[in-house]
Amino acid sequence: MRFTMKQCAQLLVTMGAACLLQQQAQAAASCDVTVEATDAMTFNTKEIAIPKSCKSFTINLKHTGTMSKNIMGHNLVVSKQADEQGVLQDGSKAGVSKSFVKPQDARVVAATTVIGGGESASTSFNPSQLDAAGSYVFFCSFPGHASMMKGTLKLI
Ligand SMILES: [Cu+2]
Repeated sequence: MRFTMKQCAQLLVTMGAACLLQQQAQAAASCDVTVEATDAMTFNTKEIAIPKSCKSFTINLKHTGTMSKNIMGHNLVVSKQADEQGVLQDGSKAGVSKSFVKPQDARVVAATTVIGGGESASTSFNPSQLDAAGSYVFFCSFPGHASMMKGTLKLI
C-alpha cells in the first residue's frame, strides 16, 4: 500500500493527537470520586479504583434521595475487609451523633459523616497508607445498611 504525501501528513497528525490524548489521560489520573447513595439503600457503584500515584484521594458522597438522615441516613466508611464487622458493631453503639463510627477507631481508614437526602459529605486519605496486599472495602455503617451498601477498593 502506498500513501500519498497528503495521506502521510494526515496520518502523522492523527497519530500525534492520539499520543497527546493518551498522555493527558495518564497525567489526569483522577484523585477523587463521587459516589451516590439513594433512598433505596444503595450506592451507585460496587468498586472504587484508587491510583497509587495520588497523594490524597477524596471520596465525595452525595445522597440523591429526600429522606432524612435519621430514617435513611448514609455515610461511607473505608476499612480492611477483615475489620468491617468490628467497625460496624462499634459504630452502631456509637450512634447517629457520632455518624455511626467509633471515635478514633484505628481500623477506619476514612469515613464521611452521616447525611440525609440532598446532602453531601467528603473524606480524604493518603493511598500510601493502604497495605498493597490488603483487601479494603467501603460500606455504609448506618445500622442494617452495609449488607446492601458495600463495595471494594482497588489500588491501581
Ligand atoms: Cu446507608
